[in-house]
Amino acid sequence: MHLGRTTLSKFLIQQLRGGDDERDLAALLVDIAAAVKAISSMTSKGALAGVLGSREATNVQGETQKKLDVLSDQAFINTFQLGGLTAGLASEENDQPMVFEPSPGEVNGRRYLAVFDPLDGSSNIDVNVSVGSIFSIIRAPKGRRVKPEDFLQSGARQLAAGYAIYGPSTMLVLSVGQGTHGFTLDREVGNFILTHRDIQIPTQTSEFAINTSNARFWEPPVLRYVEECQAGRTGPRERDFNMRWIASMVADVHRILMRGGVFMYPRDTKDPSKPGRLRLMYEANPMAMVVEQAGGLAITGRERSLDIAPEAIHQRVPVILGSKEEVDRIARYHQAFDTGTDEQYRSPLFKDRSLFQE
Ligand code: AFP
Repeated sequence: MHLGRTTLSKFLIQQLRGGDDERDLAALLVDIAAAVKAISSMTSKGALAGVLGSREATNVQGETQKKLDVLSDQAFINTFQLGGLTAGLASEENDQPMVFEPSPGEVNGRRYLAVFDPLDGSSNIDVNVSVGSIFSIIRAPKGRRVKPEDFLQSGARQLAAGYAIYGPSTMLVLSVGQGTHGFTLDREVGNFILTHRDIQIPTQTSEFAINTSNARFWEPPVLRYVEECQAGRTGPRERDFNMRWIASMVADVHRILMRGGVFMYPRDTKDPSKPGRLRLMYEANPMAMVVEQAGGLAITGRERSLDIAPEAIHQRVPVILGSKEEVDRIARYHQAFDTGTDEQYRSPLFKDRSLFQE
Protein backbone atom coordinates (compact mmCIF):
# COMPACT_ATOMS: atom_id res chain seq x y z
CA MET A 1 0.00 0.00 0.00
CA HIS A 2 3.08 2.24 0.26
CA LEU A 3 1.65 4.01 3.35
CA GLY A 4 4.00 6.85 4.24
CA ARG A 5 5.51 6.86 0.76
CA THR A 6 5.19 10.15 -1.13
CA THR A 7 2.29 10.22 -3.57
CA LEU A 8 2.26 12.42 -6.68
CA SER A 9 -0.29 14.76 -5.10
CA LYS A 10 1.74 15.22 -1.89
CA PHE A 11 4.95 15.76 -3.91
CA LEU A 12 3.36 18.43 -6.10
CA ILE A 13 1.79 20.21 -3.11
CA GLN A 14 5.26 20.33 -1.54
CA GLN A 15 6.99 21.48 -4.77
CA LEU A 16 4.40 24.01 -5.93
CA ARG A 17 3.68 26.29 -2.99
CA GLY A 18 3.61 29.60 -4.89
CA GLY A 19 -0.04 30.57 -4.59
CA ASP A 20 -3.04 30.01 -6.89
CA ASP A 21 -1.03 29.72 -10.08
CA GLU A 22 1.21 26.93 -8.82
CA ARG A 23 -1.66 25.22 -7.01
CA ASP A 24 -3.57 25.10 -10.29
CA LEU A 25 -0.52 23.68 -12.06
CA ALA A 26 -0.33 20.92 -9.43
CA ALA A 27 -4.03 20.21 -9.93
CA LEU A 28 -3.55 20.04 -13.71
CA LEU A 29 -0.73 17.51 -13.34
CA VAL A 30 -2.95 15.39 -11.09
CA ASP A 31 -5.58 15.53 -13.83
CA ILE A 32 -2.97 14.34 -16.35
CA ALA A 33 -2.13 11.48 -13.99
CA ALA A 34 -5.80 10.47 -14.09
CA ALA A 35 -5.75 10.34 -17.90
CA VAL A 36 -2.56 8.28 -17.74
CA LYS A 37 -4.22 5.78 -15.39
CA ALA A 38 -7.11 5.38 -17.85
CA ILE A 39 -4.73 4.84 -20.77
CA SER A 40 -2.61 2.45 -18.71
CA SER A 41 -5.71 0.41 -17.98
CA MET A 42 -6.57 0.21 -21.69
CA THR A 43 -3.07 -0.65 -22.90
CA SER A 44 -2.57 -3.29 -20.19
CA LYS A 45 -5.63 -5.23 -21.41
CA GLY A 46 -4.20 -5.46 -24.93
CA ALA A 47 -6.20 -7.71 -27.23
CA LEU A 48 -8.64 -8.51 -24.42
CA ALA A 49 -10.02 -4.97 -24.60
CA GLY A 50 -10.53 -5.03 -28.37
CA VAL A 51 -8.46 -1.85 -28.67
CA LEU A 52 -5.56 -3.13 -30.75
CA GLY A 53 -5.20 -2.70 -34.47
CA SER A 54 -5.54 0.23 -36.80
CA ARG A 55 -8.45 2.38 -37.90
CA GLU A 56 -9.13 3.22 -41.53
CA ALA A 57 -8.22 6.84 -40.74
CA THR A 58 -4.90 8.68 -40.86
CA ASN A 59 -3.89 11.59 -38.64
CA VAL A 60 -2.59 15.02 -39.58
CA GLN A 61 0.88 13.47 -39.91
CA GLY A 62 -0.48 11.15 -42.60
CA GLU A 63 0.15 8.20 -40.26
CA THR A 64 -2.34 5.35 -39.87
CA GLN A 65 -4.20 5.84 -36.62
CA LYS A 66 -4.31 3.00 -34.14
CA LYS A 67 -7.52 2.55 -32.16
CA LEU A 68 -5.57 3.31 -29.00
CA ASP A 69 -4.25 6.56 -30.53
CA VAL A 70 -7.81 7.82 -30.73
CA LEU A 71 -8.91 6.46 -27.34
CA SER A 72 -5.84 7.97 -25.64
CA ASP A 73 -6.39 11.29 -27.41
CA GLN A 74 -10.00 11.34 -26.18
CA ALA A 75 -8.89 10.54 -22.62
CA PHE A 76 -6.63 13.59 -22.56
CA ILE A 77 -9.17 15.85 -24.28
CA ASN A 78 -11.86 14.92 -21.73
CA THR A 79 -9.41 15.48 -18.89
CA PHE A 80 -8.37 18.93 -20.06
CA GLN A 81 -11.88 20.02 -21.08
CA LEU A 82 -13.59 18.90 -17.87
CA GLY A 83 -10.69 19.82 -15.60
CA GLY A 84 -11.41 23.55 -15.96
CA LEU A 85 -7.72 24.53 -15.90
CA THR A 86 -6.79 24.44 -19.58
CA ALA A 87 -7.83 27.13 -22.05
CA GLY A 88 -6.81 25.09 -25.06
CA LEU A 89 -4.94 22.05 -26.26
CA ALA A 90 -2.97 20.83 -29.25
CA SER A 91 -2.52 17.15 -29.97
CA GLU A 92 -0.50 15.11 -32.45
CA GLU A 93 -3.78 13.49 -33.48
CA ASN A 94 -5.64 16.69 -34.37
CA ASP A 95 -4.78 19.10 -37.15
CA GLN A 96 -6.01 22.23 -35.35
CA PRO A 97 -5.79 23.15 -31.66
CA MET A 98 -8.94 23.06 -29.52
CA VAL A 99 -10.02 26.12 -27.51
CA PHE A 100 -12.22 25.86 -24.40
CA GLU A 101 -14.42 28.80 -23.36
CA PRO A 102 -14.41 29.34 -19.58
CA SER A 103 -17.79 28.40 -18.13
CA PRO A 104 -19.50 30.92 -15.84
CA GLY A 105 -18.12 30.74 -12.31
CA GLU A 106 -14.69 29.42 -13.21
CA VAL A 107 -12.96 31.63 -10.69
CA ASN A 108 -9.36 31.43 -11.79
CA GLY A 109 -10.07 30.99 -15.45
CA ARG A 110 -8.13 28.56 -17.53
CA ARG A 111 -4.47 29.50 -17.09
CA TYR A 112 -2.73 26.85 -19.19
CA LEU A 113 -2.34 25.40 -22.67
CA ALA A 114 -1.63 21.68 -23.04
CA VAL A 115 0.32 20.18 -25.95
CA PHE A 116 0.62 16.42 -26.12
CA ASP A 117 1.27 13.21 -28.02
CA PRO A 118 -1.42 10.98 -26.54
CA LEU A 119 0.19 7.71 -27.54
CA ASP A 120 3.79 7.79 -28.69
CA GLY A 121 5.25 4.71 -30.32
CA SER A 122 1.83 3.46 -31.31
CA SER A 123 3.24 1.33 -34.12
CA ASN A 124 4.52 -0.86 -31.25
CA ILE A 125 1.13 -1.45 -29.63
CA ASP A 126 0.17 -4.52 -31.67
CA VAL A 127 3.49 -6.20 -30.85
CA ASN A 128 3.20 -5.51 -27.10
CA VAL A 129 6.20 -3.20 -26.81
CA SER A 130 6.23 -0.27 -24.37
CA VAL A 131 4.49 2.89 -25.56
CA GLY A 132 3.90 6.22 -23.84
CA SER A 133 2.21 9.62 -23.64
CA ILE A 134 4.13 12.90 -23.77
CA PHE A 135 2.83 16.24 -22.47
CA SER A 136 3.91 19.88 -22.28
CA ILE A 137 2.19 22.65 -20.28
CA ILE A 138 2.60 26.31 -21.30
CA ARG A 139 0.87 29.48 -20.20
CA ALA A 140 -2.41 30.62 -21.76
CA PRO A 141 -2.99 34.28 -22.67
CA LYS A 142 -4.75 36.31 -19.98
CA GLY A 143 -8.10 38.03 -20.53
CA ARG A 144 -8.73 36.97 -24.12
CA ARG A 145 -9.63 33.95 -26.22
CA VAL A 146 -6.79 31.64 -27.17
CA LYS A 147 -5.45 31.94 -30.71
CA PRO A 148 -3.41 29.23 -32.53
CA GLU A 149 -0.26 31.35 -32.38
CA ASP A 150 -0.47 31.32 -28.56
CA PHE A 151 0.81 27.72 -28.69
CA LEU A 152 4.01 28.72 -30.51
CA GLN A 153 6.12 29.22 -27.38
CA SER A 154 9.73 28.05 -27.15
CA GLY A 155 10.41 25.01 -24.99
CA ALA A 156 12.27 27.17 -22.47
CA ARG A 157 8.89 28.66 -21.51
CA GLN A 158 7.29 25.33 -20.53
CA LEU A 159 5.81 25.38 -17.03
CA ALA A 160 5.80 21.59 -16.80
CA ALA A 161 6.59 18.66 -19.06
CA GLY A 162 6.82 14.92 -18.84
CA TYR A 163 5.81 11.53 -20.10
CA ALA A 164 4.05 8.37 -19.08
CA ILE A 165 5.55 5.02 -20.04
CA TYR A 166 3.20 2.04 -20.29
CA GLY A 167 5.70 -0.76 -19.74
CA PRO A 168 6.00 -3.66 -17.29
CA SER A 169 5.07 -0.92 -14.81
CA THR A 170 3.36 2.34 -15.61
CA MET A 171 5.47 5.35 -14.68
CA LEU A 172 4.95 9.08 -14.83
CA VAL A 173 8.17 11.10 -15.21
CA LEU A 174 7.84 14.87 -15.01
CA SER A 175 9.46 18.19 -14.22
CA VAL A 176 8.07 21.55 -13.09
CA GLY A 177 11.52 23.09 -13.40
CA GLN A 178 12.80 21.77 -10.06
CA GLY A 179 14.50 18.58 -11.24
CA THR A 180 13.03 15.50 -12.92
CA HIS A 181 11.17 12.95 -10.83
CA GLY A 182 9.64 9.53 -11.47
CA PHE A 183 6.43 8.07 -10.05
CA THR A 184 5.34 4.44 -10.33
CA LEU A 185 1.64 3.50 -10.49
CA ASP A 186 0.49 1.31 -7.61
CA ARG A 187 -2.44 -0.35 -9.36
CA GLU A 188 -3.81 -1.78 -6.11
CA VAL A 189 -4.75 1.66 -4.80
CA GLY A 190 -4.49 3.73 -8.01
CA ASN A 191 -1.79 6.05 -6.65
CA PHE A 192 1.41 7.25 -8.31
CA ILE A 193 4.22 6.78 -5.77
CA LEU A 194 7.49 8.75 -5.88
CA THR A 195 10.08 6.08 -6.70
CA HIS A 196 12.77 8.06 -8.57
CA ARG A 197 13.42 11.41 -6.86
CA ASP A 198 15.72 13.86 -8.70
CA ILE A 199 16.79 11.60 -11.58
CA GLN A 200 20.33 12.29 -12.82
CA ILE A 201 21.46 11.13 -16.29
CA PRO A 202 25.07 9.81 -16.18
CA THR A 203 27.26 12.30 -18.06
CA GLN A 204 29.13 9.48 -19.82
CA THR A 205 27.70 6.52 -21.68
CA SER A 206 28.59 3.63 -23.97
CA GLU A 207 25.09 3.19 -25.40
CA PHE A 208 23.54 4.97 -28.38
CA ALA A 209 20.07 4.80 -29.90
CA ILE A 210 19.40 5.56 -33.56
CA ASN A 211 17.53 3.91 -36.44
CA THR A 212 20.58 2.74 -38.38
CA SER A 213 18.48 1.81 -41.44
CA ASN A 214 18.61 5.54 -42.24
CA ALA A 215 22.44 5.70 -42.25
CA ARG A 216 22.70 6.54 -45.97
CA PHE A 217 20.58 9.67 -45.35
CA TRP A 218 22.53 11.03 -42.36
CA GLU A 219 24.74 14.10 -42.33
CA PRO A 220 28.50 13.40 -42.01
CA PRO A 221 28.81 14.42 -38.32
CA VAL A 222 26.14 11.85 -37.34
CA LEU A 223 27.72 9.20 -39.52
CA ARG A 224 31.12 10.02 -37.99
CA TYR A 225 29.77 9.69 -34.44
CA VAL A 226 27.99 6.37 -35.11
CA GLU A 227 30.93 4.88 -37.03
CA GLU A 228 33.27 5.76 -34.17
CA CYS A 229 30.88 4.05 -31.71
CA GLN A 230 30.74 1.00 -34.01
CA ALA A 231 34.55 0.91 -34.28
CA GLY A 232 34.58 0.54 -30.50
CA ARG A 233 37.94 -0.20 -28.86
CA THR A 234 39.57 -0.50 -32.30
CA GLY A 235 38.68 3.11 -33.14
CA PRO A 236 39.16 6.63 -31.76
CA ARG A 237 36.78 6.08 -28.84
CA GLU A 238 38.94 3.21 -27.57
CA ARG A 239 35.95 1.48 -25.94
CA ASP A 240 33.09 -0.66 -27.14
CA PHE A 241 29.55 0.71 -27.41
CA ASN A 242 26.12 -0.91 -27.32
CA MET A 243 23.14 0.06 -29.50
CA ARG A 244 19.43 0.08 -28.65
CA TRP A 245 16.43 1.18 -30.74
CA ILE A 246 12.93 0.52 -29.36
CA ALA A 247 11.20 2.92 -31.79
CA SER A 248 9.12 4.33 -28.94
CA MET A 249 10.76 7.64 -28.09
CA VAL A 250 9.33 7.44 -24.55
CA ALA A 251 10.94 4.02 -23.94
CA ASP A 252 14.30 5.05 -25.42
CA VAL A 253 14.37 8.31 -23.46
CA HIS A 254 13.31 6.57 -20.25
CA ARG A 255 16.22 4.14 -20.59
CA ILE A 256 18.56 7.10 -20.96
CA LEU A 257 17.15 8.74 -17.81
CA MET A 258 17.64 5.48 -15.93
CA ARG A 259 21.15 4.49 -17.11
CA GLY A 260 22.49 7.10 -19.52
CA GLY A 261 22.87 6.98 -23.29
CA VAL A 262 22.27 9.15 -26.31
CA PHE A 263 19.14 9.17 -28.47
CA MET A 264 19.31 10.46 -32.03
CA TYR A 265 16.65 11.11 -34.63
CA PRO A 266 18.83 13.53 -36.59
CA ARG A 267 18.20 15.66 -39.65
CA ASP A 268 18.49 13.49 -42.74
CA THR A 269 17.86 13.64 -46.47
CA LYS A 270 15.30 10.81 -46.50
CA ASP A 271 12.51 13.34 -47.00
CA PRO A 272 14.09 16.74 -47.76
CA SER A 273 10.76 18.42 -46.94
CA LYS A 274 11.13 17.27 -43.33
CA PRO A 275 14.05 18.52 -41.17
CA GLY A 276 13.47 15.54 -38.88
CA ARG A 277 10.87 12.97 -37.95
CA LEU A 278 10.00 14.04 -34.40
CA ARG A 279 7.71 16.94 -33.54
CA LEU A 280 9.02 19.97 -31.68
CA MET A 281 6.02 20.96 -29.57
CA TYR A 282 4.95 17.61 -28.13
CA GLU A 283 8.01 15.37 -28.42
CA ALA A 284 11.28 17.31 -28.59
CA ASN A 285 10.36 20.15 -26.20
CA PRO A 286 8.88 18.14 -23.31
CA MET A 287 11.63 15.52 -23.56
CA ALA A 288 14.26 18.26 -23.68
CA MET A 289 12.93 19.80 -20.46
CA VAL A 290 12.88 16.44 -18.68
CA VAL A 291 16.39 15.59 -19.92
CA GLU A 292 17.95 18.98 -19.09
CA GLN A 293 16.36 18.96 -15.63
CA ALA A 294 18.04 15.57 -15.14
CA GLY A 295 21.49 16.94 -16.05
CA GLY A 296 21.47 15.92 -19.73
CA LEU A 297 21.48 17.93 -22.96
CA ALA A 298 19.00 18.15 -25.84
CA ILE A 299 19.96 19.71 -29.19
CA THR A 300 19.10 19.59 -32.87
CA GLY A 301 22.79 19.11 -33.65
CA ARG A 302 23.28 22.83 -34.12
CA GLU A 303 21.17 24.49 -31.39
CA ARG A 304 19.59 23.82 -28.01
CA SER A 305 16.14 22.33 -28.52
CA LEU A 306 14.49 24.52 -25.87
CA ASP A 307 15.68 27.68 -27.66
CA ILE A 308 13.91 26.93 -30.95
CA ALA A 309 11.27 29.52 -31.85
CA PRO A 310 8.33 27.39 -33.07
CA GLU A 311 6.81 28.22 -36.47
CA ALA A 312 4.02 25.62 -36.53
CA ILE A 313 2.34 23.31 -34.02
CA HIS A 314 3.23 20.13 -35.92
CA GLN A 315 6.72 21.32 -36.85
CA ARG A 316 9.39 18.60 -37.04
CA VAL A 317 12.96 19.01 -35.76
CA PRO A 318 16.09 16.89 -35.43
CA VAL A 319 16.53 15.46 -31.91
CA ILE A 320 19.82 14.50 -30.24
CA LEU A 321 19.59 14.13 -26.47
CA GLY A 322 21.01 12.32 -23.46
CA SER A 323 24.32 12.07 -21.61
CA LYS A 324 26.02 15.46 -21.53
CA GLU A 325 29.50 14.43 -22.68
CA GLU A 326 28.19 12.49 -25.71
CA VAL A 327 25.76 15.19 -26.81
CA ASP A 328 28.55 17.77 -26.45
CA ARG A 329 30.76 15.59 -28.68
CA ILE A 330 28.05 15.31 -31.36
CA ALA A 331 27.56 19.09 -31.27
CA ARG A 332 31.31 19.53 -31.79
CA TYR A 333 31.21 17.17 -34.79
CA HIS A 334 28.39 19.22 -36.35
CA GLN A 335 30.34 22.44 -35.78
CA ALA A 336 33.51 20.92 -37.25
CA PHE A 337 31.55 19.81 -40.31
CA ASP A 338 29.80 23.16 -40.76
CA THR A 339 33.10 25.06 -40.49
CA GLY A 340 34.99 22.58 -42.65
CA THR A 341 37.48 21.82 -39.87
CA ASP A 342 36.80 18.07 -39.78
CA GLU A 343 39.19 17.46 -42.66
CA GLN A 344 40.93 14.67 -40.77
CA TYR A 345 37.74 12.67 -40.97
CA ARG A 346 36.97 10.94 -44.21
CA SER A 347 34.07 8.57 -44.34
CA PRO A 348 34.05 6.20 -47.33
CA LEU A 349 30.47 7.33 -47.96
CA PHE A 350 31.19 11.00 -48.21
CA LYS A 351 33.91 11.47 -50.79
CA ASP A 352 32.18 14.61 -52.01
CA ARG A 353 31.38 17.03 -49.18
CA SER A 354 28.97 18.86 -51.50
CA LEU A 355 26.51 15.99 -50.99
CA PHE A 356 25.06 17.89 -48.03
CA GLN A 357 25.93 21.49 -48.68
CA GLU A 358 23.00 23.66 -49.65
P1 AFP B 1 4.86 6.03 -34.01
O1 AFP B 1 4.09 6.75 -32.94
O2 AFP B 1 4.30 6.20 -35.39
O3 AFP B 1 5.15 4.61 -33.67
O4 AFP B 1 6.29 6.76 -34.11
C1 AFP B 1 7.08 6.75 -32.95
C2 AFP B 1 8.12 7.84 -33.11
O5 AFP B 1 7.49 9.06 -33.34
C3 AFP B 1 9.03 7.89 -31.89
O6 AFP B 1 8.39 7.51 -30.72
C4 AFP B 1 10.15 6.95 -32.25
O7 AFP B 1 11.37 7.27 -31.64
C5 AFP B 1 10.24 7.09 -33.77
O8 AFP B 1 8.95 7.52 -34.21
C6 AFP B 1 10.57 5.79 -34.43
O9 AFP B 1 10.77 6.08 -35.80
P2 AFP B 1 11.18 4.90 -36.80
O10 AFP B 1 9.93 4.07 -36.96
O11 AFP B 1 11.61 5.61 -38.05
O12 AFP B 1 12.28 4.12 -36.15
